[in-house]
Amino acid sequence: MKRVALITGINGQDGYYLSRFLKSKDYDVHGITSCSKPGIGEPPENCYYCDFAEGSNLNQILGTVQPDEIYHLAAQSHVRLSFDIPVYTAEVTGVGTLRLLEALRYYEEQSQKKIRFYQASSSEMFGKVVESPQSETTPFHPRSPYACAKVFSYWQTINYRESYGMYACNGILFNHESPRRGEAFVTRKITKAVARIKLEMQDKLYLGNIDAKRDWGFAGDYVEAMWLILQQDKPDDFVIGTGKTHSVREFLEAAFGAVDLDWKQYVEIDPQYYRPAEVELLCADPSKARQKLNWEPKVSFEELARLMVEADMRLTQQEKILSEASS
Ligand code: NAP
Ligand code: F7E
Repeated sequence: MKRVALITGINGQDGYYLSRFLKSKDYDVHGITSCSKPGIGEPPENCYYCDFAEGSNLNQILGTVQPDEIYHLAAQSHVRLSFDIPVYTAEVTGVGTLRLLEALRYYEEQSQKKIRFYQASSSEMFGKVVESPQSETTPFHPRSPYACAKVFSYWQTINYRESYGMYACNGILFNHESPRRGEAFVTRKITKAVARIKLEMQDKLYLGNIDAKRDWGFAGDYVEAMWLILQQDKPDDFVIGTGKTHSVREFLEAAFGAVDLDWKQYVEIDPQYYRPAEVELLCADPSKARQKLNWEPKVSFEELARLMVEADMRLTQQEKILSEASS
């Protein structure tokens, strides 16, 4: 019998890589998508509509899918945007998790089946860091509505584990990127601009705080860690990252350098991209994942920047050909 996985947020970056990974492990993969996109008709096969700001059909979806494993990735995941829509972010990214955990508790009671639950927790919870690097025992100091919502979800996940004996785990993932990264996140914003500048379709790139430092890895590596977290004998929480930190400035150097351009000639600072409170430095201590999950990231910082630039060069070249053909 194939194992059945349910991925919320299947249309996002991680949903894309995780569904491919699980299919390669012969899972029957189902997904949840929000109803928010205009023009959407019938959901694709094995896909169900649910808006986590409301979630009233979650019981029905669980009854239909009958999952063995749930990967809860759905969230309003943009930190800067969360300052503009804090209540919506709390509803979706915070209370949405509680809605799913409560539906899952009811489903387990009814079906007498044990389901494994993964919560997409975030290094943003460490926020104004009290120590570096950050591990599973580092206290949280969230610095945005998004991070506060993730702290809420983190503790709800642990509460359901402790209160009801559910197999519920947190993966505390540091930033991970790919050609599938949303274009409003800094790495993808940069690699897209690099391609457009190289192909003479854009002159400048406007950014906020380029001194912020992040522990950046490749999303394809990180979805394997999500799966490994749900394969352990006992439910537990794990920090997942590379253990290396780089500034946005260093990412600029690597990305523009990949096409032999000097970033300083093209980048300008625009305070509209500053945040009301910034997370200045994140750096993971992934020792527990290394020891217990035998997990290691494979793609380096430089390789990540290069593979994202190469993917955006291909996309932008196609875009340019199409726009020239239609003009
Ligand atoms: P992402 O690309 O933003 O994907 C999140 C998905 O959530 C979206 O594609 C969206 O799918 C869905 N969603 C948003 N609002 C929804 C709602 N109201 N109801 C139902 N679905 C909704 O994020 P990601 O980078 O793949 O990250 C996956 C998860 O890991 C997120 O929870 C994120 O907060 C967390 N995380 C990410 C990182 C990172 O560096 N990438 C690090 C730590 C934690 P639709 O298209 O269906 O609306
Ligand atoms: O910003 C700075 C910005 O938006 C990274 C999400 O996946 O990872 C992500 O959150 C840094 C910040 O990611 C611009 O101020 C400068 O210091 O790419 P980002 P994030 O905020 O770290 C965590 C782990 C998550 O959980 C989140 O869901 O880059 N920065 N200039 C900029 N950032 C953006 N977006 N745009 C700029 O123009």
